[in-house]
Amino acid sequence: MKTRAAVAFEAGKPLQIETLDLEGPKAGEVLIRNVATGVCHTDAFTLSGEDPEGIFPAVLGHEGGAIVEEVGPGVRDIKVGDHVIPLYTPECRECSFCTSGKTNLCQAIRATQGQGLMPDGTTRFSLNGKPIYHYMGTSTFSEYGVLPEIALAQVSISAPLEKICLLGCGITTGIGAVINTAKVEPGATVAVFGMGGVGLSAIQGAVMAKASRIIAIDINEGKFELARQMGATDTVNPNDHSNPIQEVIVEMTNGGVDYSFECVGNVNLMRAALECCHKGWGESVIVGVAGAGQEISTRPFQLVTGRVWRGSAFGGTRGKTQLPGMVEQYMGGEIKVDEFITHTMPLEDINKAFDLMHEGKSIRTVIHF
Ligand code: NAD
Ligand code: AHE
Ligand code: ZN
Repeated sequence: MKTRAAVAFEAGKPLQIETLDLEGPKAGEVLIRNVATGVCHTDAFTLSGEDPEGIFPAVLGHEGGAIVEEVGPGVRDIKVGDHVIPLYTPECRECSFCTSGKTNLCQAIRATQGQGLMPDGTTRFSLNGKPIYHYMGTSTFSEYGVLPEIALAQVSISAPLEKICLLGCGITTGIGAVINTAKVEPGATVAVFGMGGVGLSAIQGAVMAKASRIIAIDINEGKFELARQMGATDTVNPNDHSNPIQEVIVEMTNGGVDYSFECVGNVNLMRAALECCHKGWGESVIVGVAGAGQEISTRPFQLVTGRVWRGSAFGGTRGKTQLPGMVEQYMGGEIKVDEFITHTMPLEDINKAFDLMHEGKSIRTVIHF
């Protein structure tokens, strides 16, 4: 069949709208129609050429909301008409990672996913007979897509797909980093670096966890109003201070915060986020994605004296198990999603979504097909 898609032909170049050939689902696979997709900073990161796993030409996108159109042989739990959110972190419930109970990082298809391929080592997209690669196993910048059954979370049919697509990455990641990874407890103090879709969601996660003080940090003060609406108690622009931001936060909090979250992807800020944590127990979670060749550093003494450095992918969320409940929480008013959608536009305008992100003017743009 044919599918309209935005194709990344080369790093650093705008996406091009093409009509691609799409092969149907094989065993254990499902054909979906994306109704909408968000644009996450990680899409821009990979398009920039900084992603060591970036492969071109590819169909990017990983924040989809979709309807099941067809199922391949052997598909057990998904049926035609189901509403689904594609999972870049699948959940097979059988691999040693899934059964460990210690991580959400299912590895069942991770190797082929990182090569832009389906689990059988082929690509379902092509243009004029030449392969177009998948991305993060999701490729939601295509109207139609084929995904393994283990990479789809079935969600309520009454939830609007053009909103809950954002639970496919940014919002779930921010909330999950706070709730699942850090396990922030009531009364804790929290600092969040970066007020994009992910950082603002870490703020709402901190509110859900009943944190007592929530410090929002960004160099773009245009983000602070929404940060306060989400529940930030303090806003700080590092550029307003002559001393390093970690010292500013330590002074503000009488010794440092209990938890910090780096939601930018800047290795210097990751260090600051660790070092603004309280001696003896403060924990810092790296959420931001840094480019090829970049490394983090700090004095080991920071860890010797009790600070903890962690990381979080997809907020530690087990997609099949937890996303349906998060969709219900959204429907019940417990999780904010609509507030993140600053722009909506058709697929044809998708490059504008990247421009708005780089200009710091959007939180999330939702693309509709
Ligand atoms: P975004 O572009 O919407 O937001 C980034 C924010 O960081 C902006 O508000 C920007 O002003 C701010 N910022 C930039 N430089 C800063 C600095 N020096 N100090 C303070 N603030 C600064 O991005 P997003 O979609 O929210 O994603 C944030 C990061 O999280 C990206 O690196 C993305 O790749 C990553 N990410 C990781 C996961 C995961 O599972 N770990 C999931 C989604 C996104
Ligand atoms: N491919 C990159 C790393 C990119 C990355 O860290 N991805 C996050 C999700 S970002 C979503 O917006 C993730 O889940 N990582 C875990 C995984 O298995 O990919 C690189 O550096 O190679
Ligand atoms: Zn993302």
